[in-house]
Amino acid sequence: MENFDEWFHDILENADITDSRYPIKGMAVWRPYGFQIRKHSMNIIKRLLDKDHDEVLFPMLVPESELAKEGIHVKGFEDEVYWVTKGGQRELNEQLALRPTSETAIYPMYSLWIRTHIDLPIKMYQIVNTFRYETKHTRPLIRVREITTFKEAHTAHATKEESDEQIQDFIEMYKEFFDDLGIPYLISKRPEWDKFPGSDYTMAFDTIMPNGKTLQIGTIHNLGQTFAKTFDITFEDKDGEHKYAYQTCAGVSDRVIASLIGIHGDDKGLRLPPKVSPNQVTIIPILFKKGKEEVLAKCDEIKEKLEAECLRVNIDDRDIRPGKKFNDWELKGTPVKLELGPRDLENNITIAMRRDTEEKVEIALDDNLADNIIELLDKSSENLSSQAWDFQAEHVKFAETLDEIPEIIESGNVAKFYWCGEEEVGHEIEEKTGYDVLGIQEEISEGKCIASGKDAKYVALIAKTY
Ligand code: 5CA
Repeated sequence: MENFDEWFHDILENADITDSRYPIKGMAVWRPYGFQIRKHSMNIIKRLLDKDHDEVLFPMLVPESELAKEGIHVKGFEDEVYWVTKGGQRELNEQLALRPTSETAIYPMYSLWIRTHIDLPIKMYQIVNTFRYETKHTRPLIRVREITTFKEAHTAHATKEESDEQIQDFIEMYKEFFDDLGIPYLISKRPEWDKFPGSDYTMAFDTIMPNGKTLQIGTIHNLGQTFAKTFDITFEDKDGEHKYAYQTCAGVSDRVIASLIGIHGDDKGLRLPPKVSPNQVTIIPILFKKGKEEVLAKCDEIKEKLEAECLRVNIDDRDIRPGKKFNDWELKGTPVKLELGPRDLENNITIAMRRDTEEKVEIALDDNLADNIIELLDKSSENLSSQAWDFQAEHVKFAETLDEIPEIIESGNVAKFYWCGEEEVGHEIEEKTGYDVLGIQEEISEGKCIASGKDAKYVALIAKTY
């Protein structure tokens, strides 16, 4: 992959993921194949959330008066909000914001719903579209102006301890989610100057794309009592006192799909993890005039057998050269292809090809067929994941001096360094190097800060970011 950005742009079109020709900058169309990948990915996170969250759906429009209530929050978004100012020909009395995120839509309702400690905790989520008038260079799935796949979870708790536990729960949930997709991650606590507007602190998941730039693929925010105070979210506690709730929120976006495509893909196209691939098995019949019906009948039979084991299977019976079919499904990243011709039928076998390793194996068309295929899918899933984690491990390098940072980053890596934790020093590091401090990875009690020479408190990460 010589030029990742170009590769990424092309694959979205060539593999029928999205179409960016829609006539609004930063807004694209999900095409059927992409939509299925998106659907299977969201089903994974929904399953995880459904264990202890309720799914809800709030309106997309937020009155200006609500959006403006939380000062720091609105300041963080003021340059990015799209406004609805008219209804038909009439000017609206109050302009309405297209949600850039839904705190200010959800929390006025939480204020009505939460009365006593019995109502807590409250844990809700929605998967919706949100709008941000991004001023940085837009890129499909990576920086869009309509975020079409915005999973946002919002919780409220009686105590600070519970809200901190919720942050840990979200971290565990995101780990499980990204593990299922085979997407490696770096977890860090964002520096003060880069936390979510209005939050106490932000934990972020970043992943390293093939060109070495990091992409923020998930965020988790502890909102403390800031929004509770603004939106009057109070409850009567066991002791009879009225208290403000503690809140958290957590989000992922279309960037999940961007990382899935970018991290696993290769020069031939997508390499999809079986869990989210629209087809887990693609059967390619090799047809000649003679024996055509028999081969096709056998393909149907195999499809049925595999579907009975809940696998997603398609047969490519288009009237084109088999070579073209192989290329097409390589581009689209089906994890396992099965080839079946008249000779295979005679021998009662099929040739299975793994997309991740391009290995070919002969599999008997017997009662173990489904088990054998499932084993291949599992191996392919594990391999994609371990290749991706190996890539990450090779691309995080420790910088001993400030001067080493550009060298490390320009050769496609993320740099780790010791930091005293002081905000001014953090800004100085960003200014001197020209890169972004991602955040704090761990606390330490030895070593010296790379910039100030003072005792280091943290191992921090710095990178070129999307
Ligand atoms: N309300 C909180 C939690 S839901 C919130 O809005 N957090 S956020 O601003 O960090 O966004 C949530 C997720 O959306 C993050 O993973 C972030 O990387 C992603 N995201 C933010 N802006 C965009 C954008 N323009 N295009 C694609 N993804 C985006």
